[in-house]
Amino acid sequence: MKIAILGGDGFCGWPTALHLSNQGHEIHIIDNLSRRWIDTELGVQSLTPMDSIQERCRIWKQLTGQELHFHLLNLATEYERLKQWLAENRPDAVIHFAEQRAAPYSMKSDRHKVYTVNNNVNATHNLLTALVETGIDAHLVHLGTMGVYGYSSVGAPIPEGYLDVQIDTPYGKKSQEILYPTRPGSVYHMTKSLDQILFQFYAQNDGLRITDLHQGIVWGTHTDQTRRHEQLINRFDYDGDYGTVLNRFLIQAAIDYPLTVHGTGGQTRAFIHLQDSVRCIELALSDAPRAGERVKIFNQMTETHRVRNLAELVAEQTGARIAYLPNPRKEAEENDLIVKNDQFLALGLNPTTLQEGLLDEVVEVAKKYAHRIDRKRVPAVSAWTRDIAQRVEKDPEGKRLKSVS
Ligand code: USQ
Repeated sequence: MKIAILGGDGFCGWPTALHLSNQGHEIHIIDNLSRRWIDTELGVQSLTPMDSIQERCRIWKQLTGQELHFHLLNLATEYERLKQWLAENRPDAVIHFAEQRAAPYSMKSDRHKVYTVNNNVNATHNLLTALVETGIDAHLVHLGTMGVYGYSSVGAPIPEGYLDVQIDTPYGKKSQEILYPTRPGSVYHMTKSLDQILFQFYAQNDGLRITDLHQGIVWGTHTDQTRRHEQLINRFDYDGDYGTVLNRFLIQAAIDYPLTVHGTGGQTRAFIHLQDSVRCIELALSDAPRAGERVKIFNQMTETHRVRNLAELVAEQTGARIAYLPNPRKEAEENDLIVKNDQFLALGLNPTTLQEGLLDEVVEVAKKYAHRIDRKRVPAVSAWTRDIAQRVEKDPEGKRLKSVS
Protein backbone atom coordinates (compact mmCIF):
# COMPACT_ATOMS: atom_id res chain seq x y z
CA MET A 1 0.00 0.00 0.00
CA LYS A 2 1.00 3.61 -0.48
CA ILE A 3 0.63 5.12 3.01
CA ALA A 4 0.86 8.76 4.10
CA ILE A 5 1.92 9.10 7.75
CA LEU A 6 1.01 12.56 8.99
CA GLY A 7 3.16 13.38 12.01
CA GLY A 8 5.58 10.62 11.04
CA ASP A 9 8.51 12.28 12.84
CA GLY A 10 6.89 11.99 16.29
CA PHE A 11 7.03 9.52 19.18
CA CYS A 12 4.36 7.19 17.76
CA GLY A 13 4.64 8.26 14.10
CA TRP A 14 8.32 7.42 13.59
CA PRO A 15 8.19 3.80 14.85
CA THR A 16 4.96 3.31 12.86
CA ALA A 17 6.69 4.53 9.68
CA LEU A 18 9.51 2.02 10.24
CA HIS A 19 7.14 -0.83 11.14
CA LEU A 20 5.04 -0.37 7.99
CA SER A 21 8.04 0.25 5.73
CA ASN A 22 9.52 -2.98 7.08
CA GLN A 23 6.38 -4.76 5.86
CA GLY A 24 7.00 -3.47 2.34
CA HIS A 25 4.56 -0.52 2.22
CA GLU A 26 5.49 2.68 0.37
CA ILE A 27 5.75 5.27 3.14
CA HIS A 28 5.39 9.04 2.86
CA ILE A 29 6.04 10.99 6.05
CA ILE A 30 4.33 14.38 6.17
CA ASP A 31 5.39 16.50 9.13
CA ASN A 32 5.97 20.19 9.95
CA LEU A 33 8.56 19.25 12.61
CA SER A 34 6.57 21.25 15.19
CA ARG A 35 7.50 18.84 17.98
CA ARG A 36 11.17 19.69 17.46
CA TRP A 37 10.31 23.39 17.61
CA ILE A 38 8.42 22.86 20.87
CA ASP A 39 11.58 21.29 22.35
CA THR A 40 13.34 24.52 21.48
CA GLU A 41 10.52 26.62 22.95
CA LEU A 42 10.55 24.66 26.22
CA GLY A 43 14.34 24.40 26.37
CA VAL A 44 14.29 20.62 26.71
CA GLN A 45 15.45 17.80 24.51
CA SER A 46 14.55 14.18 24.02
CA LEU A 47 16.43 11.95 26.46
CA THR A 48 17.65 10.00 23.46
CA PRO A 49 19.76 11.83 20.85
CA MET A 50 17.59 12.12 17.74
CA ASP A 51 18.92 12.76 14.27
CA SER A 52 17.13 14.95 11.73
CA ILE A 53 14.26 13.28 9.91
CA GLN A 54 16.25 13.35 6.67
CA GLU A 55 19.18 11.58 8.33
CA ARG A 56 16.86 9.00 9.93
CA CYS A 57 15.38 8.24 6.50
CA ARG A 58 18.86 7.96 4.96
CA ILE A 59 19.95 5.41 7.59
CA TRP A 60 16.80 3.33 7.06
CA LYS A 61 17.43 3.24 3.30
CA GLN A 62 21.05 2.23 3.88
CA LEU A 63 19.98 -0.54 6.23
CA THR A 64 16.99 -1.96 4.36
CA GLY A 65 16.99 -0.56 0.83
CA GLN A 66 13.52 0.82 1.54
CA GLU A 67 12.87 4.50 0.79
CA LEU A 68 11.05 6.70 3.34
CA HIS A 69 9.82 9.84 1.60
CA PHE A 70 9.69 13.01 3.72
CA HIS A 71 7.52 16.05 2.94
CA LEU A 72 7.66 19.21 5.06
CA LEU A 73 4.09 20.47 5.29
CA ASN A 74 1.86 22.11 7.90
CA LEU A 75 -1.60 20.49 7.68
CA ALA A 76 -3.27 23.14 9.80
CA THR A 77 -2.10 26.17 7.81
CA GLU A 78 -1.21 24.95 4.30
CA TYR A 79 -4.52 23.62 3.05
CA GLU A 80 -3.85 24.13 -0.68
CA ARG A 81 -0.48 22.36 -0.52
CA LEU A 82 -2.08 19.46 1.35
CA LYS A 83 -4.81 19.14 -1.26
CA GLN A 84 -2.25 19.25 -4.05
CA TRP A 85 -0.10 16.63 -2.37
CA LEU A 86 -3.06 14.27 -1.98
CA ALA A 87 -4.20 14.83 -5.59
CA GLU A 88 -0.72 14.08 -6.93
CA ASN A 89 0.13 11.16 -4.66
CA ARG A 90 -3.25 9.45 -4.14
CA PRO A 91 -2.36 7.33 -1.06
CA ASP A 92 -4.32 4.13 -0.27
CA ALA A 93 -4.27 4.97 3.43
CA VAL A 94 -3.59 8.04 5.55
CA ILE A 95 -2.51 7.69 9.18
CA HIS A 96 -3.08 10.89 11.13
CA PHE A 97 -0.80 11.48 14.14
CA ALA A 98 -0.25 15.17 13.35
CA GLU A 99 -1.63 16.79 16.51
CA GLN A 100 -0.15 18.50 19.58
CA ARG A 101 -0.44 15.61 22.02
CA ALA A 102 0.50 16.80 25.52
CA ALA A 103 -2.25 17.68 28.00
CA PRO A 104 0.04 19.79 30.27
CA TYR A 105 1.41 21.74 27.28
CA SER A 106 -2.15 22.46 26.15
CA MET A 107 -2.92 23.90 29.62
CA LYS A 108 0.26 25.98 30.05
CA SER A 109 -1.25 29.35 29.11
CA ASP A 110 -3.99 30.84 26.98
CA ARG A 111 -1.54 30.93 24.05
CA HIS A 112 -0.93 27.19 24.35
CA LYS A 113 -4.67 26.53 24.49
CA VAL A 114 -5.23 28.58 21.33
CA TYR A 115 -2.33 26.89 19.55
CA THR A 116 -3.52 23.40 20.46
CA VAL A 117 -7.09 24.00 19.28
CA ASN A 118 -6.04 25.79 16.06
CA ASN A 119 -3.44 23.21 15.20
CA ASN A 120 -5.34 20.03 16.04
CA VAL A 121 -8.84 20.89 14.89
CA ASN A 122 -7.71 22.61 11.67
CA ALA A 123 -5.30 19.80 10.80
CA THR A 124 -8.06 17.21 11.11
CA HIS A 125 -10.68 19.25 9.30
CA ASN A 126 -8.30 20.27 6.48
CA LEU A 127 -7.46 16.64 5.93
CA LEU A 128 -11.10 15.53 5.83
CA THR A 129 -12.26 18.19 3.42
CA ALA A 130 -9.19 17.68 1.19
CA LEU A 131 -9.97 13.95 0.99
CA VAL A 132 -13.52 14.76 -0.11
CA GLU A 133 -12.41 17.42 -2.60
CA THR A 134 -9.75 15.25 -4.26
CA GLY A 135 -12.10 12.25 -4.31
CA ILE A 136 -9.46 9.95 -2.86
CA ASP A 137 -10.91 6.82 -1.31
CA ALA A 138 -8.10 6.43 1.22
CA HIS A 139 -8.72 4.69 4.55
CA LEU A 140 -8.10 7.32 7.23
CA VAL A 141 -6.69 5.96 10.50
CA HIS A 142 -6.58 8.55 13.28
CA LEU A 143 -4.75 8.35 16.57
CA GLY A 144 -7.31 9.44 19.13
CA THR A 145 -7.18 8.97 22.89
CA MET A 146 -8.86 7.09 25.73
CA GLY A 147 -9.11 10.52 27.35
CA VAL A 148 -12.13 11.46 25.22
CA TYR A 149 -14.23 9.24 27.50
CA GLY A 150 -13.03 10.85 30.72
CA TYR A 151 -11.93 8.50 33.47
CA SER A 152 -14.78 8.45 35.94
CA SER A 153 -16.08 4.96 35.59
CA VAL A 154 -19.71 4.26 36.37
CA GLY A 155 -18.72 0.70 37.05
CA ALA A 156 -19.51 -0.52 33.53
CA PRO A 157 -16.77 -1.28 30.98
CA ILE A 158 -16.13 1.52 28.49
CA PRO A 159 -17.28 0.20 25.09
CA GLU A 160 -15.43 0.75 21.82
CA GLY A 161 -16.82 4.15 20.93
CA TYR A 162 -20.57 3.59 20.85
CA LEU A 163 -23.27 3.23 23.46
CA ASP A 164 -26.82 1.88 23.08
CA VAL A 165 -29.24 4.09 24.98
CA GLN A 166 -32.99 4.07 25.59
CA ILE A 167 -34.68 7.42 25.02
CA ASP A 168 -38.14 8.38 26.31
CA THR A 169 -40.43 9.52 23.47
CA PRO A 170 -44.17 10.38 23.58
CA TYR A 171 -44.73 6.90 22.11
CA GLY A 172 -42.61 5.00 24.59
CA LYS A 173 -38.94 4.05 24.81
CA LYS A 174 -36.78 4.08 21.69
CA SER A 175 -33.31 2.59 21.27
CA GLN A 176 -30.54 4.65 19.81
CA GLU A 177 -26.80 4.22 19.28
CA ILE A 178 -24.75 7.28 20.24
CA LEU A 179 -21.07 8.12 20.44
CA TYR A 180 -19.99 7.39 24.02
CA PRO A 181 -20.36 10.76 25.79
CA THR A 182 -17.12 12.71 25.90
CA ARG A 183 -15.70 14.19 29.08
CA PRO A 184 -12.26 15.57 28.18
CA GLY A 185 -9.98 16.57 31.05
CA SER A 186 -7.71 19.03 29.18
CA VAL A 187 -7.77 21.29 26.13
CA TYR A 188 -5.70 18.67 24.30
CA HIS A 189 -8.20 15.90 25.13
CA MET A 190 -11.00 18.28 24.12
CA THR A 191 -9.53 18.63 20.60
CA LYS A 192 -9.62 14.86 20.18
CA SER A 193 -13.25 14.88 21.32
CA LEU A 194 -13.99 17.49 18.64
CA ASP A 195 -12.20 15.31 16.08
CA GLN A 196 -14.75 12.57 16.80
CA ILE A 197 -17.61 14.80 15.68
CA LEU A 198 -15.74 15.81 12.52
CA PHE A 199 -15.22 12.14 11.69
CA GLN A 200 -18.85 11.27 12.35
CA PHE A 201 -20.00 14.03 9.98
CA TYR A 202 -17.64 13.22 7.08
CA ALA A 203 -18.28 9.46 7.30
CA GLN A 204 -22.02 10.08 7.20
CA ASN A 205 -22.06 12.92 4.63
CA ASP A 206 -19.30 11.89 2.22
CA GLY A 207 -18.79 8.21 2.89
CA LEU A 208 -15.20 8.67 4.06
CA ARG A 209 -13.76 5.46 5.48
CA ILE A 210 -12.43 6.31 8.94
CA THR A 211 -10.97 4.42 11.89
CA ASP A 212 -10.45 6.26 15.18
CA LEU A 213 -8.06 4.64 17.66
CA HIS A 214 -8.66 5.58 21.27
CA GLN A 215 -5.19 4.97 22.60
CA GLY A 216 -4.12 4.77 26.24
CA ILE A 217 -0.82 6.02 27.67
CA VAL A 218 2.12 4.65 25.71
CA TRP A 219 5.14 3.36 27.58
CA GLY A 220 8.50 2.05 26.38
CA THR A 221 10.68 3.65 23.74
CA HIS A 222 12.02 0.97 21.39
CA THR A 223 10.38 -1.20 18.76
CA ASP A 224 12.01 -4.00 16.74
CA GLN A 225 12.95 -1.47 14.06
CA THR A 226 14.21 1.41 16.22
CA ARG A 227 16.57 -1.08 17.93
CA ARG A 228 18.25 -1.84 14.60
CA HIS A 229 20.52 1.22 14.49
CA GLU A 230 21.58 3.89 16.98
CA GLN A 231 20.46 6.59 14.54
CA LEU A 232 16.95 5.14 14.21
CA ILE A 233 16.38 5.69 17.93
CA ASN A 234 12.97 7.01 18.93
CA ARG A 235 12.43 10.25 20.84
CA PHE A 236 11.90 9.84 24.59
CA ASP A 237 10.32 12.62 26.67
CA TYR A 238 10.99 12.99 30.37
CA ASP A 239 9.97 16.61 31.09
CA GLY A 240 6.90 17.76 33.03
CA ASP A 241 4.93 18.63 29.90
CA TYR A 242 5.63 15.83 27.42
CA GLY A 243 6.87 12.95 29.57
CA THR A 244 4.07 10.46 30.30
CA VAL A 245 3.63 8.90 33.68
CA LEU A 246 5.21 5.43 33.52
CA ASN A 247 8.14 6.51 31.34
CA ARG A 248 8.70 9.43 33.72
CA PHE A 249 8.78 7.15 36.76
CA LEU A 250 11.31 4.87 35.05
CA ILE A 251 13.55 7.78 34.09
CA GLN A 252 13.24 9.30 37.54
CA ALA A 253 14.27 5.97 39.07
CA ALA A 254 17.29 5.84 36.74
CA ILE A 255 18.58 9.26 37.86
CA ASP A 256 17.73 8.91 41.54
CA TYR A 257 14.92 11.48 41.42
CA PRO A 258 11.83 10.93 43.60
CA LEU A 259 8.89 9.43 41.68
CA THR A 260 6.49 12.34 41.17
CA VAL A 261 3.02 11.00 42.04
CA HIS A 262 0.27 13.61 41.61
CA GLY A 263 -2.12 13.75 44.56
CA THR A 264 -2.86 10.35 46.07
CA GLY A 265 -1.92 8.61 42.81
CA GLY A 266 -5.44 7.17 42.79
CA GLN A 267 -5.93 7.89 39.07
CA THR A 268 -6.45 4.72 37.04
CA ARG A 269 -5.41 4.91 33.39
CA ALA A 270 -5.15 2.63 30.36
CA PHE A 271 -1.69 1.68 29.05
CA ILE A 272 -0.10 0.16 25.96
CA HIS A 273 3.51 -0.62 25.05
CA LEU A 274 4.90 1.19 21.99
CA GLN A 275 5.50 -2.13 20.17
CA ASP A 276 1.80 -3.01 20.55
CA SER A 277 0.82 0.49 19.45
CA VAL A 278 2.52 0.08 16.04
CA ARG A 279 1.07 -3.42 15.71
CA CYS A 280 -2.43 -2.03 16.38
CA ILE A 281 -2.00 0.49 13.53
CA GLU A 282 -1.09 -2.41 11.23
CA LEU A 283 -4.18 -4.36 12.39
CA ALA A 284 -6.47 -1.35 11.98
CA LEU A 285 -5.19 -0.86 8.40
CA SER A 286 -6.14 -4.44 7.60
CA ASP A 287 -9.71 -3.97 8.82
CA ALA A 288 -10.97 -0.83 7.04
CA PRO A 289 -14.63 0.13 7.17
CA ARG A 290 -16.60 0.33 3.92
CA ALA A 291 -17.86 3.64 2.47
CA GLY A 292 -21.12 4.57 4.20
CA GLU A 293 -20.26 2.59 7.34
CA ARG A 294 -20.04 4.40 10.69
CA VAL A 295 -16.59 5.39 11.96
CA LYS A 296 -14.84 2.30 13.30
CA ILE A 297 -13.61 2.93 16.85
CA PHE A 298 -11.08 0.76 18.67
CA ASN A 299 -9.85 1.08 22.25
CA GLN A 300 -6.09 0.82 21.73
CA MET A 301 -4.90 -0.28 25.16
CA THR A 302 -3.86 -3.51 26.80
CA GLU A 303 -4.08 -3.03 30.58
CA THR A 304 -5.19 -0.55 33.23
CA HIS A 305 -3.17 0.54 36.26
CA ARG A 306 -3.49 2.93 39.16
CA VAL A 307 -0.73 5.57 39.18
CA ARG A 308 0.38 4.88 42.80
CA ASN A 309 0.58 1.13 42.09
CA LEU A 310 2.90 1.87 39.17
CA ALA A 311 5.03 4.07 41.41
CA GLU A 312 5.17 1.30 44.03
CA LEU A 313 6.12 -1.26 41.38
CA VAL A 314 8.94 0.93 40.05
CA ALA A 315 10.09 1.77 43.60
CA GLU A 316 10.20 -1.91 44.50
CA GLN A 317 12.22 -2.82 41.40
CA THR A 318 14.68 0.05 41.58
CA GLY A 319 14.79 1.26 45.19
CA ALA A 320 13.47 4.71 44.17
CA ARG A 321 11.69 6.97 46.68
CA ILE A 322 8.10 8.15 46.04
CA ALA A 323 7.07 11.82 46.46
CA TYR A 324 3.33 12.51 46.76
CA LEU A 325 2.88 16.03 45.32
CA PRO A 326 -0.02 18.48 45.05
CA ASN A 327 -1.74 17.61 41.76
CA PRO A 328 -1.15 20.30 39.08
CA ARG A 329 -4.19 18.92 37.19
CA LYS A 330 -7.91 19.12 37.85
CA GLU A 331 -8.86 15.44 37.87
CA ALA A 332 -10.62 12.92 40.09
CA GLU A 333 -8.42 11.85 42.99
CA GLU A 334 -9.46 8.24 42.63
CA ASN A 335 -11.18 6.50 39.73
CA ASP A 336 -11.74 2.99 38.48
CA LEU A 337 -11.49 2.14 34.82
CA ILE A 338 -12.68 -0.94 32.98
CA VAL A 339 -12.14 -0.88 29.23
CA LYS A 340 -13.18 -3.19 26.43
CA ASN A 341 -10.54 -3.97 23.79
CA ASP A 342 -12.10 -7.07 22.22
CA GLN A 343 -11.70 -5.90 18.63
CA PHE A 344 -7.89 -5.78 18.60
CA LEU A 345 -7.68 -9.07 20.54
CA ALA A 346 -9.96 -10.64 17.90
CA LEU A 347 -7.71 -9.29 15.13
CA GLY A 348 -4.71 -11.03 16.72
CA LEU A 349 -3.10 -8.54 19.12
CA ASN A 350 -0.97 -10.38 21.67
CA PRO A 351 -0.51 -7.82 24.48
CA THR A 352 2.90 -6.98 25.90
CA THR A 353 2.33 -6.44 29.60
CA LEU A 354 4.30 -4.67 32.30
CA GLN A 355 5.43 -8.02 33.62
CA GLU A 356 7.53 -8.85 30.58
CA GLY A 357 10.88 -7.40 31.60
CA LEU A 358 10.57 -4.34 29.39
CA LEU A 359 10.52 -1.96 32.36
CA ASP A 360 14.22 -2.73 32.80
CA GLU A 361 14.90 -1.85 29.19
CA VAL A 362 13.52 1.67 29.71
CA VAL A 363 15.62 2.14 32.87
CA GLU A 364 18.70 0.96 30.93
CA VAL A 365 18.04 3.48 28.11
CA ALA A 366 17.52 6.22 30.71
CA LYS A 367 20.78 5.36 32.49
CA LYS A 368 22.69 5.35 29.20
CA TYR A 369 21.56 8.89 28.35
CA ALA A 370 21.19 10.25 31.91
CA HIS A 371 23.83 12.91 31.19
CA ARG A 372 21.34 14.56 28.78
CA ILE A 373 18.71 15.11 31.50
CA ASP A 374 18.16 18.58 32.94
CA ARG A 375 16.75 17.85 36.42
CA LYS A 376 15.12 21.30 36.48
CA ARG A 377 12.80 20.20 33.65
CA VAL A 378 11.50 17.13 35.51
CA PRO A 379 8.78 18.76 37.71
CA ALA A 380 5.31 19.08 36.13
CA VAL A 381 4.50 22.77 36.60
CA SER A 382 1.73 23.47 34.04
CA ALA A 383 -1.34 23.98 36.22
CA TRP A 384 -4.94 23.46 35.11
CA THR A 385 -6.26 26.63 36.80
CA ARG A 386 -4.87 29.79 38.42
CA ASP A 387 -5.81 28.51 41.87
CA ILE A 388 -4.04 25.22 41.34
CA ALA A 389 -0.96 27.11 40.09
CA GLN A 390 -0.51 28.56 43.62
CA ARG A 391 0.21 25.13 45.08
CA VAL A 392 2.27 23.47 42.34
CA GLU A 393 5.46 21.89 43.72
CA LYS A 394 8.37 23.16 41.66
CA ASP A 395 11.02 21.43 43.74
CA PRO A 396 10.09 17.78 44.40
CA GLU A 397 13.71 17.02 45.29
CA GLY A 398 13.65 19.60 48.09
CA LYS A 399 16.92 21.16 46.89
CA ARG A 400 15.92 24.81 47.14
CA LEU A 401 17.47 26.75 49.98
CA LYS A 402 14.89 27.11 52.72
CA SER A 403 14.54 30.31 54.73
CA VAL A 404 15.58 29.82 58.36
CA SER A 405 14.17 33.06 59.72
N1 USQ B 1 0.94 11.79 36.57
C1 USQ B 1 1.61 11.68 37.78
N2 USQ B 1 2.91 12.02 37.83
C2 USQ B 1 3.61 12.45 36.72
C3 USQ B 1 2.94 12.54 35.48
C4 USQ B 1 1.59 12.20 35.44
O1 USQ B 1 1.03 11.29 38.81
O2 USQ B 1 4.80 12.75 36.86
C5 USQ B 1 -0.50 11.42 36.49
C6 USQ B 1 -1.38 12.51 35.91
O3 USQ B 1 -1.83 13.42 36.92
C7 USQ B 1 -2.51 11.69 35.30
C8 USQ B 1 -1.81 10.39 34.86
O4 USQ B 1 -0.60 10.33 35.58
O5 USQ B 1 -3.46 11.36 36.27
C9 USQ B 1 -1.53 10.30 33.38
O6 USQ B 1 -0.75 11.39 32.95
P1 USQ B 1 0.12 11.29 31.60
O7 USQ B 1 0.89 12.56 31.46
O8 USQ B 1 0.90 10.01 31.60
O9 USQ B 1 -1.00 11.11 30.47
P2 USQ B 1 -2.01 12.14 29.78
O10 USQ B 1 -1.77 13.54 30.17
O11 USQ B 1 -3.39 11.60 29.96
O12 USQ B 1 -1.64 12.04 28.24
C10 USQ B 1 -0.98 10.93 27.62
C11 USQ B 1 -0.48 11.39 26.26
C12 USQ B 1 -1.68 11.74 25.37
C13 USQ B 1 -2.62 10.56 25.31
C14 USQ B 1 -3.05 10.12 26.69
C15 USQ B 1 -3.83 8.83 26.68
O13 USQ B 1 0.40 12.50 26.38
O14 USQ B 1 -1.21 12.10 24.09
O15 USQ B 1 -3.75 10.89 24.55
O16 USQ B 1 -1.87 9.85 27.48
S1 USQ B 1 -4.99 8.74 27.99
O17 USQ B 1 -4.33 9.11 29.26
O18 USQ B 1 -5.51 7.41 28.06
O19 USQ B 1 -6.03 9.73 27.71
